[in-house]
Parts: sequence; structure tokens; C-alpha cells
Amino acid sequence: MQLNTILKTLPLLMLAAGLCSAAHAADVKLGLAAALTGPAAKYGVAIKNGFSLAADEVNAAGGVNGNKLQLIIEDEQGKKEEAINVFKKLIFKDKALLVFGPTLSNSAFAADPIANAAKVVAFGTSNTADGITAMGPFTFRNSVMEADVLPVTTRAAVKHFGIKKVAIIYGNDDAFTKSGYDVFKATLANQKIPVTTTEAYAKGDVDFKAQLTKIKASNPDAIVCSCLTEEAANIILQTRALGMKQPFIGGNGLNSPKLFDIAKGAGDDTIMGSPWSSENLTPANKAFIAAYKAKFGSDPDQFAAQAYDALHVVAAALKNVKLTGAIDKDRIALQQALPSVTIEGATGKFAFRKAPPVTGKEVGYDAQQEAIVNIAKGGKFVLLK
Ligand code: 1QQ
Repeated sequence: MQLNTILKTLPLLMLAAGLCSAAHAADVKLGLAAALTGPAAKYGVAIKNGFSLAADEVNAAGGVNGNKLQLIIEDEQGKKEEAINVFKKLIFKDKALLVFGPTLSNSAFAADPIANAAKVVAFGTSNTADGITAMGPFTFRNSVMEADVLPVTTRAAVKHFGIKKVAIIYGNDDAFTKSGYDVFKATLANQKIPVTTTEAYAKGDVDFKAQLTKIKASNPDAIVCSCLTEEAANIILQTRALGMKQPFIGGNGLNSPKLFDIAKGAGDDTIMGSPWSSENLTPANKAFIAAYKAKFGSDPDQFAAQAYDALHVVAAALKNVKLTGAIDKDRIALQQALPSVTIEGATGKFAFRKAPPVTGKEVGYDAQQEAIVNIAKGGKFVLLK
């Protein structure tokens, strides 16, 4: 071919290539907003890994109805403002069919209204505060809310240690730690466990001596901690430095290997509830743990397991959706296909449950799953038997 013929045909070739990649763009784009940097990154990185692993599995098996799943992953830094920016990018610029995340409930309260207004599913895999799914019919979560986990956890801890009275410490400026506190307060009243003192801290605090000195003087049998993992670990360490030996009881925030990276053996005897355990030896969980170890060279945690399951939940819903290419229509079709999905995942049997009604408002869907109670032994959580 002459050079000038090549030059003439080049635009046509480029157009053809463009059309090919447009055809290839029938891939299903799924957004993921996760805290990949900042204090919540120990949750966010595990979440990202769980999603990548599951997407690889689905794609290796041929995708969904012939479509490959494409994850578009953005770092929302565990900050509300960034969660809003990332949701906007994923929804309006990338035209994701659905958005997973954000990592913290605190950020979800800021970002999910954007998804609901745009009629795009916001699927939380780690948001456990009350009220998340009251934001609208496009908010879904497979994370089990504190309101379902903490009563079971508290009852088991009280029985295990013979607890008669507890002190509480919590973060009062984070949606999850505050919601966990409200649930603990109601649960303790319900289970008739007196509270010796209630102490609060703010995000980013590193010195808890003032609060812990008051807790020490009130002489509780255990300390209830509605905290994110880094603060919990420092609280535990500082409690031991004050010569206190009380066990801790906590929620979802404590369930990270990070707790033991910082608190080491001082974290032992901490009791925590979760839908996932590495000791749950169902075929689905065994396969998940083995695949995670092979891909990332480390053990998975609850957050990776819930992310992994969430991707499989969406893949199952997508099987029943006939994608048209009209994004607004397809987003709504996916929202309508999700509620009836059930799977047997790494976290066990999973189903959705419609969120409690809110007058004059449509609501989303919560997770219907049992909590398993764990106790920390030798720097990791094991089942409380
Ligand atoms: C929430 C949580 C955190 C512990 C997520 C990592 O449960 O913010 O709802």
C-alpha cells in the first residue's frame, strides 16, 4: 500500500478501532468508592481486594450474560466530601451502572443522597449505622447493622465473663460510632446491665487517659467501645497502661487485623460480633479464603468477605437484567432485580430485607443475616464457644 493510501485509510481504521472498543464497552461498569488512604484504609483496602477477587472470578467464568464486569475504583479517603466527589464522578462521568461503597457510614450519609437522586444503586458493604437504608430506595447494603449484631454480642459477652456492670467509651462525631453507642445504650438497658460511666472522644484523638481514668474509678467489669479500629486499639493499650484488666466489647469497627497490629496481645479477650468468621468452614468460605490468600498473600477479613459477596450478589442480579445500553433504564432494572437475590457466600446465606418504613418516603434494603460472636485470642478473632 502506498503511504498516502495508508494515510487516507488511517482515519477509517481508527474509526473501526473506536467502534470495536465501543462494542467492547458493552462491559458492565461498576463503581467502587472506598477509603484507600487515611485512617479507614485498613477497611477500604480489604474491601477493594474482595471486589477485585470476585470480579476476576466472574470474568474468568465468562462474565454475566456474556458481559465482562469492569470495576472502576476510586479513593474516597474516608472523608465525606471526597465520597461526594467520587460518587459524582462514578455516576455522572464514568456512567457506572451501580456504585459500591463508601467505606464509612459517616461518608454514606453524605454520598448516598446523590445516588438516590440520580436513581443509581449505592451498595454499601461496610455501612452498619442505623438509618443508612432510610436514605432512599436505591440504597442497599449487605453489611449487617449494629442494631442486629450488638444485642447478640452483648448477651454473649455478659454470659462469658459474668459481667454485672460496664463502662462505655465512644466517638461522638462519627455516624457509625455514634449509632453503635445508641444501640449499645438501648441494648444494655434492655439486658439490665448498669452503665458505670459514659465517656466520649473525637475523631483523631490519640490520648484517652482522661476518659480512661474516669472509667477506672467507676470500676466496671467490662468496657463497651463503639469505636473505629485505630482508636479502639489505642484505647485498649492505654487501658492496660493504667493497670486495668477489663475485657472490651465492640462492634463492626473492631473487626480488623489492624486492631492487633497496634494493640498486640492487649487486645485479647475483646468480644465482637460479625456475620463472617475465618473458622466458618462452608465450601463457599473455604474457597474464598484460599483464593484470597493465593491472590494477595494475606488472610482476608470480614470487610473483604462482604465486598466479595456483594459483587456476587450484583452478578446474580445482573443475570436477570436485560441490558439495553440506555443507562438510566438499566440502572433502574438492576435496582429492581436486586431485592430478590439470595446467595450462599463467604459470609453464609445472604438475603435482603426491606428497611424499616419511614413515613412519606421510599426506603432501601438491609442485610438479613445472623451475627456470629467472636473473641480475640492470640492476636486474632476466633469463634466464642
Ligand atoms: C461503618 C462501619 C465501619 C466500621 C466501616 C468500616 O461499620 O462506618 O458503618
